[in-house]
Amino acid sequence: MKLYSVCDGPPSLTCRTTLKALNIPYELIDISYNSGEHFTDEYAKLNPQRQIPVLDDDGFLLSEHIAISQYLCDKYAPNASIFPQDPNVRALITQRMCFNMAYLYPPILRYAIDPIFFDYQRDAEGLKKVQDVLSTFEEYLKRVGKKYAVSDNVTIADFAFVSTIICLEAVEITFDEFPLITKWYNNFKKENPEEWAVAEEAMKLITEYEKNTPDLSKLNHPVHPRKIL
Ligand SMILES: N[C@@H](CCC(=O)N[C@@H](CS)C(=O)NCC(=O)O)C(=O)O
Repeated sequence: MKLYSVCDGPPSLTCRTTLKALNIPYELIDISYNSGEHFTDEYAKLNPQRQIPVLDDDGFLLSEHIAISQYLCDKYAPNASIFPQDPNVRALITQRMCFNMAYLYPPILRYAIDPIFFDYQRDAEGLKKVQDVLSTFEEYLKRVGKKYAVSDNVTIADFAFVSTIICLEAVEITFDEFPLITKWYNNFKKENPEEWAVAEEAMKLITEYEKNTPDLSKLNHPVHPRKIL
């Protein structure tokens, strides 16, 4: 099994954390986002969306971190508590992962991460959007009222949320005003040291990029404005 991954990318991290939690051996293939390796014709054969990650399970190609994480559980650990069989719990996990991908992560990506790589600024409007989506995440944690995002067990939804929240910690954007997010995040770190280690390594890399902008001279991004140093 191979995972095409970008070392600091939250969607890739969710898959890597799932692989770690399930103890599945695999080959990690690091795709260099910074040199635009995902825009090559060769990479497009793996994923016509030209996005990372992609799983190659003996020729079965799958992109989208939610699909990959759920597939890994269903195929290799159908009774695992990180994605249990109960239809209601599964539905909530899927809903929270969709919420993360479509609602929580995009403003955080735009505010915390994109300005490191591209010509975007961290402005008040961006911060307001981040706080707005965090308040919804806080509300979801309040409604569930459990130790983790969906239940008292850690699930792949937590892996996805942690992969998002590290983007804030990496660049020292605080979220202390959200006590349930803070408590959930600290608890995740304490109770899941092996999975946290995967996320923490990526977080440190983002911090390093924040301090020293990486070499993006080979990246001709079709969408994002080039950052002139
Ligand atoms: N919907 C995809 C999104 C994956 C994604 O956006 N990955 C980033 C890397 S972290 C990417 O490939 N971006 C392409 C680009 O910005 O050019 C998923 O959830 O897996």
